Amino acid sequence: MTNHNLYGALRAAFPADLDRTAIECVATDGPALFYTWRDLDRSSAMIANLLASLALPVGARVLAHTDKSVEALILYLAVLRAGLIYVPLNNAYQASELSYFIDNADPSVVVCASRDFGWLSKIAFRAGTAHVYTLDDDRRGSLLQRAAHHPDAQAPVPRTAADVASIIYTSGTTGRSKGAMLSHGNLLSNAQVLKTLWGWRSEAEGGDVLIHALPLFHVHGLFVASHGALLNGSKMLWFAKFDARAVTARLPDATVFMGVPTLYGRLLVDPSFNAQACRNMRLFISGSAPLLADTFCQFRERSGHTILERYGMSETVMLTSNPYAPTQERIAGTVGFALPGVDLRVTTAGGELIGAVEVRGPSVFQGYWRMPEKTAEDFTTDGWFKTGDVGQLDAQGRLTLSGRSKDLIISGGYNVYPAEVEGYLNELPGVEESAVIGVPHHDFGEAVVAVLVPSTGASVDVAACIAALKQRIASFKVPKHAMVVDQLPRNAMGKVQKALLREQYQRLFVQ
Ligand code: MLC
Repeated sequence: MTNHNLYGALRAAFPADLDRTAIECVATDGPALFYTWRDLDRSSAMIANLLASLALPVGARVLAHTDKSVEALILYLAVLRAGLIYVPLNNAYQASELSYFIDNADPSVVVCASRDFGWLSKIAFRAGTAHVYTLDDDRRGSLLQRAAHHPDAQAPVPRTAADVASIIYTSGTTGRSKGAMLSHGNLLSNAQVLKTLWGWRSEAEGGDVLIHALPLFHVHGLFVASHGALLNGSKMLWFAKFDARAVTARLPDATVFMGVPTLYGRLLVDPSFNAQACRNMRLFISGSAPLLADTFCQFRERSGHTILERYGMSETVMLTSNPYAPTQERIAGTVGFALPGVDLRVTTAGGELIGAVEVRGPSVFQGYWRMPEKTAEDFTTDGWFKTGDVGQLDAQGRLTLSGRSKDLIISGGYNVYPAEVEGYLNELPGVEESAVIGVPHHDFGEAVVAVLVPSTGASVDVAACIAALKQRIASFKVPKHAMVVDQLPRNAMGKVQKALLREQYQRLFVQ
């Protein structure tokens, strides 16, 4: 039987000379670190062997709440090799958020930064997790210490294409986050399609070098970017955190860059970013949030490059892409054509052109972890996944997204669900109710804003509310601004009219 373990396919793409640099870790305050392909292979084997020594049940989850580091990527590769399920979490999440994820994912292993070990290990052990290791961004921690005692060779555990490789949590419109189960086959098929579509160059064609400056706990940085480079045996220039100046300084050494629109906006603000810096670049790709036409045009003028916008989500990995071929135009505001193998339809009501975007294809996930009823809700009876996005297809098949059927804010490429933030706000003393909205923001695209109604006779201290929220939820979800009003606008049915609020506050952060 064929082994569909994704690591096998990635490993097969490593260059013949394993002593070449696979990842150059760019440090702003010290010497750069270089990892060879052999380093990736040996160290992921050692961690995979450590995991195997724990004799975990098939399908056991390994949950990672770590800072970005090459070792965190190696941990992901090790989990694939070991045939376990990788559950990465945003390192900005706080204790109450982590409690939920640990309860829901029910992991056998948790890996976290040393600074979080005290509180996180308590949550994990209480929930029944047997093993908690630490991993810091400076190659310290118990995970690597333990792994050092294990052999540096390992054969990837046999997996079928449908076996789950990773669970990516995505917030729910109501209630808590859902874990999207992505299989080895989902991830590999998508990576293979993108390799061809985006013209990843072989060594004979000059090769490629990817700038990796995205977080490692989401589909964009973990799968689209990392798989792209690994599956092509291409070097990565690795940034622990995006910094426009530092990235611009290394652009001449790179050929491919992937970013959320905020990163493009920040590059444009940097005076050192220009066409000369981009002289060796082949491709700039944007996704995870809508790219403003203004950014698209300014970027073309400054750099001489036309950003390729694509569209995807945690449940499906990538779905559409603007064309790569220079003979076909990349159009601002559209997310392009369905990828080969992806079926895409827009379900419209009564003669409308705009409707619900629904998809089918080899990268569509295996369902929500332990939530069969949520999975059933999100698929049509004839098997199409309801993306929750609203859009329109033109005569050529280009998709333009025009909104969402879900109440969702995308801030700097992170999804924020107003209902979740409202839940936390409504628990604060003196707050009767709240409405959380997204308004245009010069840096994050959309910013989270809260409108608060005080309880009768109470007064609300906005600064205290914001400070309280910062203790409880990841800072990217905390409103950038909040105001107090006597009452929220409601329609005849009693529903809060968020569109009115968005209109009222749309100029808070932009002219
Ligand atoms: C950080 N902050 C944010 C934020 N990121 N606030 C709102 N939205 C965000 N995205 C907070 C910080 O905690 C801090 O709060 C303050 O804003 C300023 O921080 P900063 O130093 O400017 O932020 P920085 O660390 O530079 O991060 C910004 C960023 C980052 C844009 C680089 O958010 C980022 O890497 N975004 C990419 C997200 C991503 O990869 N998404 C892919 C999802 S996958 P305070 O209070 O401490 O001052 C997906 C599928 C697909 O969607 O199709 O790709």
